Amino acid sequence: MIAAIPIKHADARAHTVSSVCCYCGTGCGVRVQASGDQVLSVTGDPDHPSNQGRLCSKGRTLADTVRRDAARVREAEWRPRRDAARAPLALDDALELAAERLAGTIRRHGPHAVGFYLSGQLLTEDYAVFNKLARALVGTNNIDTNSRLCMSSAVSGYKRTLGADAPPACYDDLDSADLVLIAGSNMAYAHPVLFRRLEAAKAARPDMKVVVVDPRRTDTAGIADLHLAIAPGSDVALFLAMLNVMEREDLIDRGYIARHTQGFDALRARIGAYPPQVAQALCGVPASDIEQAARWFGQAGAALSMYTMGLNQSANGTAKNAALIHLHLATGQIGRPGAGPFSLTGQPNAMGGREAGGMATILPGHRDPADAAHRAEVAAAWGVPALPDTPGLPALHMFDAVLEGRVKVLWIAATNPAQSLPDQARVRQALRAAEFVIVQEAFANTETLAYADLVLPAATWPEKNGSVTNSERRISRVRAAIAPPGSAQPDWRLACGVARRLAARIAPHKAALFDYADEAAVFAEHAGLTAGRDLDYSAVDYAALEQGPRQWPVRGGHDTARLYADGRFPTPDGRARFIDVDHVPVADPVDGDFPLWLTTGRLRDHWHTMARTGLSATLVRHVEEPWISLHPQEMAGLGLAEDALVRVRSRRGAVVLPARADEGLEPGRAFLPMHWGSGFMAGDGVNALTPPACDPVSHQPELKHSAVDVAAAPLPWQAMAWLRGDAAALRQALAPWLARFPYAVLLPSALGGGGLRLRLAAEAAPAADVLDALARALRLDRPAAAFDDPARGVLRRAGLDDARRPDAFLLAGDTRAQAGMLAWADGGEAPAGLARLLMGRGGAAKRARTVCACMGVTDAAIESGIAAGLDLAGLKTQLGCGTGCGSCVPEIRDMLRRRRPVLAQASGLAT
Ligand SMILES: Nc1nc2c(c(=O)[nH]1)N[C@H]1C(S)=C(S)[C@@H](COP(=O)(O)OP(=O)(O)OC[C@H]3O[C@@H](n4cnc5c(=O)[nH]c(N)nc54)[C@H](O)[C@@H]3O)O[C@H]1N2
Ligand SMILES: Nc1nc2c(c(=O)[nH]1)N[C@H]1C(S)=C(S)[C@@H](COP(=O)(O)OP(=O)(O)OC[C@H]3O[C@@H](n4cnc5c(=O)[nH]c(N)nc54)[C@H](O)[C@@H]3O)O[C@H]1N2
Ligand code: SF4
Ligand SMILES: [Mo]
Repeated sequence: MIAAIPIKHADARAHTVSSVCCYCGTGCGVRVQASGDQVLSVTGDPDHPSNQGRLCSKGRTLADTVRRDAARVREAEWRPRRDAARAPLALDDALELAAERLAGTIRRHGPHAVGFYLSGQLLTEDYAVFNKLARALVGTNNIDTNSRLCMSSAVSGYKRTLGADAPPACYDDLDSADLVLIAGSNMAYAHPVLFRRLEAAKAARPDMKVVVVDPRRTDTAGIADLHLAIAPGSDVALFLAMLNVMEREDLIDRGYIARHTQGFDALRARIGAYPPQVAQALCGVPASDIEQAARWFGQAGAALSMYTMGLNQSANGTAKNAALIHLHLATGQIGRPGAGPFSLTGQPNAMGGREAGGMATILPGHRDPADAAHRAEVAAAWGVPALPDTPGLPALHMFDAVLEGRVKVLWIAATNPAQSLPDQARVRQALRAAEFVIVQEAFANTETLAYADLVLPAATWPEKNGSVTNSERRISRVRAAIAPPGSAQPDWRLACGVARRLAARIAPHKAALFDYADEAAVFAEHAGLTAGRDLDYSAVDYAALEQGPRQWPVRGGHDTARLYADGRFPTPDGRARFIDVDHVPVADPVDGDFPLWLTTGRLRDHWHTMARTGLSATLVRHVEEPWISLHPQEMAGLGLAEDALVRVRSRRGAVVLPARADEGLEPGRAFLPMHWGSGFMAGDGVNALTPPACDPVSHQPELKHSAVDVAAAPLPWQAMAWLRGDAAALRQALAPWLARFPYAVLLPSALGGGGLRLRLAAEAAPAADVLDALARALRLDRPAAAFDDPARGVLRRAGLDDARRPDAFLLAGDTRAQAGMLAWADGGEAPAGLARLLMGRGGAAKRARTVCACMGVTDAAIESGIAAGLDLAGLKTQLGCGTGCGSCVPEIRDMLRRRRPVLAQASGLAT
């Protein structure tokens, strides 16, 4: 008999904590309801000012991702030799081992032979401790983070123009902006709750104009009054031309320029060189559209711009940021409600990292490691005589330095560089070349774990206490709801644990630097370092944060919603600066050999390398597998059918995956999601293709632009399989199969309530013993039904579990039955004609894809609703789609747009 199912809300042990969603920089407040070590639910916090109760599909499914099983790193592990398998290690021994290896390296090769590579997903307290460990104890500035791939061009753009790294606007500005310029940002996917707010603001004030600058027609572009599908990398030319138009038409604010800025006159010649006609040629959009965008901007009562990776991830990223900020300075569109250049943060605490000095090029409190006075201030606060003055290595240079033998030990925490850094072949070479690699991880199966000599088990959300700062400078408390599994500990504690042991070996008097009672003590020390600085929140402590989030700077007890209202900027003379910027072609240009421009970016329901989102059956259903999107003309020109396998090749590497048509792309342009790495597919993943070229100021790599060649991959032998069970556990078992085929993907699957899907392709059928081994790995050596022809490399098998539910299937060498088998796996009951189904006779039509993750509404249901004449409102009431978080509404609108003309045409033919 099954025990009574516990009723969640009647659970006497249940408690609720207020915290923050651990995904994007929107920084939505959440309420986490937990009991024992289980999270029961995660809902939006109505009291949090940044989201007022709203959550997107990722936030709403957070409870599904809280795991304590095979999906997690629960214990420390090490490998005594490179060729040995990793073995478990007691946590104390692991901390000793880390300290011993660090001490040995420092003694033999000096402090700069150590490199820390951290993450914008750490909490402010984690950064603070790591930073002190690197600079005050080890004695190196070699501490950088994945924010180098993300926000560093925004940092340098702000610093060079406004004088400090501080986004001047806030989310409320959406409610009073007359023009919103969205550049290089797909907010509909990447900052969905903020995008909901934009949709609501535009609905409330239909006169508001939205201009979207993106080479692709994204879901975000769906809301635009004007979409500028510019040529990749041409933003600087566009912004200069907009300024050209505004100056010519007297739409600039000469008084503001004279009172509050310097450098405009010096930039004049450059602006003059970019009339709209010149920009038209470089940007590939009509001069009249550029003029329209400029007039809307110049005439707006309040102009707000929001921008992200389309600007930052560029070899000209600092200039792109500055050129956009220039538009605001020239028109005085800053420091007022509804106005300002608003860089949206990617990760939940990339902002906190910038405050705490979590990058090689910054010290705590927005200080500069190249400035002796700044170093002295931080050294004094930490109680050490001095900080190192040797410049630290930004991310890519740190990996280069490993290859050159200068950095020997790498300590990686909360990031997955063997997937997310560009030019993977080189990154992986560096990870192999390092003498000792420490990987501090929360989830098992990440690509980087394969290179770890020592694994430190990290606690993760919602097991950690601390604080984060979101895009609008708002500091919120992150609160633990449950205890971490196994020996896992919060990142700052692991860092302290190693630091004390390292101090004992190299500088015993410094051990006390790492004696913090708790997170509150770490925060207090860090906040003290902001005193007197532009971001000053030295008056904020954990007690203050109990009352709710705070927006920096906090002076005289008051938060600051908007910066620079008085026109004074944190530069020596109080004036903002126009700096020289110019159009620069992308670093990896298309040519005859690599004729297609490829960009990479986000999908709505996946997060980066999918360690967490890959665990949610709801989220994996939106987009289940990776493919390259091409314009339909491109598909036709290459003779590709929808879903045909192609080989995508760049100057650095290649991947094989299916191609699909996307009318949102221009011919000559291609898109690949960033999420799939070698843990999920054959080869080195998407970043096998991307170039290591960096912006000269920010050192941010140009992840957005690669030149590629796409060609049909003749791999006629194909296989598809599904296996019920825990996807994380199954991934470990099936991962070795990825390396054995030119095309292979492992896909977390929502089929039959969970499990893993596998797709393979090869030039010819594998040998019979290989096929047998594959069948065994899939628990199909004694299948319930089989229809094999081993001589032709064909195995078609299906298995049932003890309850006679679908357990696994394999279609190898003949995948005609795939639609039926997918429906069978999903449908539960084992049909009597399982053998017929395997032969491809009978069975269901195309498998539906989930569009609305909240209500579980599929594309098929929406298509038939549209065919029945429903509009958006009708679809919402009839099907419920779009009524949860609303993240799918842009996609439904797009489906309506695409289907309507077809319907109109069809009815036209009928009459
Ligand atoms: N669902 C989801 N949300 C996320 C994340 C996630 O993994 N998943 N990650 C978070 C993080 S860390 C970040 S940094 C943000 C990123 O958020 P976004 O920057 O909005 O996301 P991306 O898809 O990387 O890139 C945005 C757009 O830049 C465009 N682009 C490419 N080249 C150019 C160019 O030369 N000029 C212009 N103007 N545009 C160009 C691309 O076509 C793409 O649509 O998202 C955050 N939010
Ligand atoms: N081609 C391409 N590449 C890109 C981008 C792109 O647009 N295109 N975008 C770049 C950008 S903007 C970013 S931000 C990066 C993101 O790239 P990564 O930082 O590599 O991506 P994540 O998957 O978020 O990695 C976070 C890791 O931390 C682990 N983790 C989670 N919580 C914790 C914790 O509390 N403690 C510890 N120690 N570990 C934890 C997760 O399991 C995961 O392995 O990717 C970059 N790479
Ligand atoms: S927008 Fe979505 S992913 Fe971003 S913080 Fe809010 S709920 Fe989380
Ligand atoms: Mo990012």
